[in-house]
Amino acid sequence: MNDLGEFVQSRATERPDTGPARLLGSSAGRAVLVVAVLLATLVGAGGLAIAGGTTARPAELAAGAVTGAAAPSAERPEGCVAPDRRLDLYAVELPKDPVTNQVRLGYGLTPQTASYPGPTMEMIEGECLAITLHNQVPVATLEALRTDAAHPLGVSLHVHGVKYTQMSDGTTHNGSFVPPGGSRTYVWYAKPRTATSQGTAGYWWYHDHVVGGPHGTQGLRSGLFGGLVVRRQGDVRPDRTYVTAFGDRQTINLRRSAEADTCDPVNPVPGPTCIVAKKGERVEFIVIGLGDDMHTFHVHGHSWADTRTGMVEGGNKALIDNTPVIDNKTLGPGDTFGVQFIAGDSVGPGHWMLHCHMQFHSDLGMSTWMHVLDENGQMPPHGGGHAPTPPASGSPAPAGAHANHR
Ligand SMILES: [Cu+2]
Repeated sequence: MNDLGEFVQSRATERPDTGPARLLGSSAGRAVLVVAVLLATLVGAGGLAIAGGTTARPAELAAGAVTGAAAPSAERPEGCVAPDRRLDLYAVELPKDPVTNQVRLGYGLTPQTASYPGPTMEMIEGECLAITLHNQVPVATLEALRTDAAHPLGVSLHVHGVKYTQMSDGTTHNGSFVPPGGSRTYVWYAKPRTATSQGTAGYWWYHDHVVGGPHGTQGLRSGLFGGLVVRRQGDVRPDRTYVTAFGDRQTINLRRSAEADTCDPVNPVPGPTCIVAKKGERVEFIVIGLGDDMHTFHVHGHSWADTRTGMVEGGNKALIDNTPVIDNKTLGPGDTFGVQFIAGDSVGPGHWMLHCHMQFHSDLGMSTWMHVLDENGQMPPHGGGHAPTPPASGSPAPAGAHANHR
């Protein structure tokens, strides 16, 4: 069962933009062709594995899709005539952290698949996405996380990088949050690059902005965050995408040491605690700076171009010569960037460390593994033929951590 084909994850449950349910259509706007999208064929075949266990990805947009200059409204930013795609997102409470007993919350495309990080969102420039957030977090939990009794109870969806109006801001001051038991639709627009606008292609994140206080600090700390990638039309699509959020308490995706890597050596299931790829696959990381500390993102054996996509395409010598190739990148709070490379490129399968290079962070467990399988999908033995078996990610491992997670 080592074939990565076994890893295919359930995909977004997305519903077509049915006419009567349109939130945002306007008669003027409908005159403008935004994008030609195959609304119902969003589930691709094959193995794009996502850290959150699921991904919400768009259909390919038609080449030459036109973006209209539709006037903005309260609900939708300029250029978004109507959502090209809709999906539901649930905020739920998850089992407490097994090490710290902290509350854990998660976003999921279904309540049953909620995770931290939440599902990775993928958009293509020109696309307008409507996400209906359902708040299923128990009132008592939100009350316990609240730092000020006057602060309203709720969860929200706040996004970086793409365009949205105040109604989709996800904050309390404009009422764009979801009270317990409620629902609210947020609209994100991946504005394309134009002569006067830089566009929105890039690596971003989304998160709560309400739980506990006006900045959602308790929501972020509890797990209400996820990655977003906006691609430019024609961008190479990776085979696998992982989110690594580097956060406080020396955590990666809120876990550290052995908890950060729970890959089963026989049947590794990609997810927030299992980074795995087959040699030769294009792997993408969405790296998020979570919390209050500075970090660096470093991967052993692999490097990438310090560009929007991690690559320099084409034969432009000046561009090639002036683009640094790096294997370590600094990450501040709220920063996001993306990295792409070919797994095992010239270095072969194996267990490659991925860690923060602030030494006291990595020593305290801010470290995990990227497992690169061979071409047949077989997991190589940890440690190789002669080397000792490596310890669990980070050293020393905390009490209770299994020392050899393989
Ligand atoms: Cu760090």
